[in-house]
Amino acid sequence: MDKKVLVIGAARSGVAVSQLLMNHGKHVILTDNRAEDLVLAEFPQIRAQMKALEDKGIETVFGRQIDPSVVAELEQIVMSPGVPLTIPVIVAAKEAGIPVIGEVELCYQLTKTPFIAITGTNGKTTTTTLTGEIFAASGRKTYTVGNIGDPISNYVDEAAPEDIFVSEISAFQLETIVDFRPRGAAILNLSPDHLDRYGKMENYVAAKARIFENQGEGDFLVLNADDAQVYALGQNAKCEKYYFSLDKKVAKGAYTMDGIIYINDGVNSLMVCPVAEVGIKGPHNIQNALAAAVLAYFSGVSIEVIAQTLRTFKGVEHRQEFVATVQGVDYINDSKGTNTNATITALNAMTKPVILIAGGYDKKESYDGLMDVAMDKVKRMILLGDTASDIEACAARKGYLNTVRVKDYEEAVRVAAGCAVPGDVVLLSPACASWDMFDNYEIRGQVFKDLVKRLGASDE
Ligand code: UMA
Repeated sequence: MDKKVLVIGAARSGVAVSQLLMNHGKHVILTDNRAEDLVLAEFPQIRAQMKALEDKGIETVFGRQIDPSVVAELEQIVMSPGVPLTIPVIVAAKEAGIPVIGEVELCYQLTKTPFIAITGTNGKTTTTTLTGEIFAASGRKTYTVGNIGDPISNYVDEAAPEDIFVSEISAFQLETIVDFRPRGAAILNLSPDHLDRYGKMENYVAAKARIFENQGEGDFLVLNADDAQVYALGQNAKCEKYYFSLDKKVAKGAYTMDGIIYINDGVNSLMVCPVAEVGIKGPHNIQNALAAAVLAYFSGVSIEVIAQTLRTFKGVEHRQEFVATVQGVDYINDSKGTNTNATITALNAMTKPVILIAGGYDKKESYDGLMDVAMDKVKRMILLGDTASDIEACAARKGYLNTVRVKDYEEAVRVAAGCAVPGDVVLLSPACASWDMFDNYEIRGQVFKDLVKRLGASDE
């Protein structure tokens, strides 16, 4: 009998991987240690895909860790990125010599479409989206995929060799690559993250650095010259290296000088556009713009197309989206922050004192990690929704008492505006899904933006 492929994790990545493998005639076992209902409640967008797999007769094991004895039936295991490589079935597979890969490696093996791969601690989603828009504006069929939330597997069978995958790639995904070799890669920045999984920073950096481990002649790597740790990684690369910097001219790559963005092609510095004309604001976003410009330029996209897209791209809606400045207070919509990790990322990106609006649908997450970051960064926490009391209880346990409970978004924005002073930032980043009060996070973000705009209007 044919051997089977075990796919571990039945959420966004695992379900897309299972469909791809079944399309390629594989016998798939899809497993998740949570009950199917719970997984589908968290990711309603995969319901239809899961149903299609079940209609095709996929073998599934839900609600428990699969027994390691399954290894005898397997030719390969494909991991979801969120699943640690330490679970018993993986230990057994490694002992038995069964290959264990992740989605990125699987897709790389099955496609002839080249990859642009973007990693880093912060700014990945913005840079990936912007890079995707630049490539698309150049007339190339572009798939903007990966850790950004849209699995690569969904497009492997339709993408042609002349198209391009512009992919956000996480450290978790890089842990399970073997031959993955992106044509162009970028490392945006590195700061402590996911240390629950990596133990120490060194291990996290090593996982990120795998993005260029198979790159060679004909490939290129883009590095942040303003981040010493990222810059230092360049010495291990065996491909062409380009850099970006906000404060110095780079020999090859992109930089800003006297308020102008330039690309240095190694011979000439070519003007792209004034920093002030770039649609996304703030130094961290200009870095993202520089990285995207380098990735596109050295892939053959013209300066005109790059400049035009930098001007028109306004950022990713609902993700650290700047809404307005009202009475010297910045309002940021991060409604897409639907778990504690996303909110921690948003808090880490804030450079001003924060008034945080949080709470929502209960996904039974622990708020301990969030609170550890919030205690340093958040001067006032405004809580609402189903999880308000749990978050407040967690705050109290840690000795953080600057919380206030409100009943709805109108009150949340009013209270936030009341306690903010010029120079503060009001951040909506709920750390929870929206389903207790809204159909989805987009509506929640829109409600917040409308309320902020009303605040701005009454201020004029
Ligand atoms: N699970 C098991 N066994 C275990 C542990 C977990 O079965 O031992 C199950 C869980 O019950 C869950 C499933 O595995 O149902 C979750 O898999 P997953 O965490 O990999 O989540 P997916 O929905 O498949 O999403 C993954 C990425 N998630 C993570 O890396 C944690 C998504 O990145 C990505 O968008 C998606 O694949 C498509 O490529 C999210 C993310 O938070 C946005 N990424 C981290 C980040 O950006 O910081 C790395």
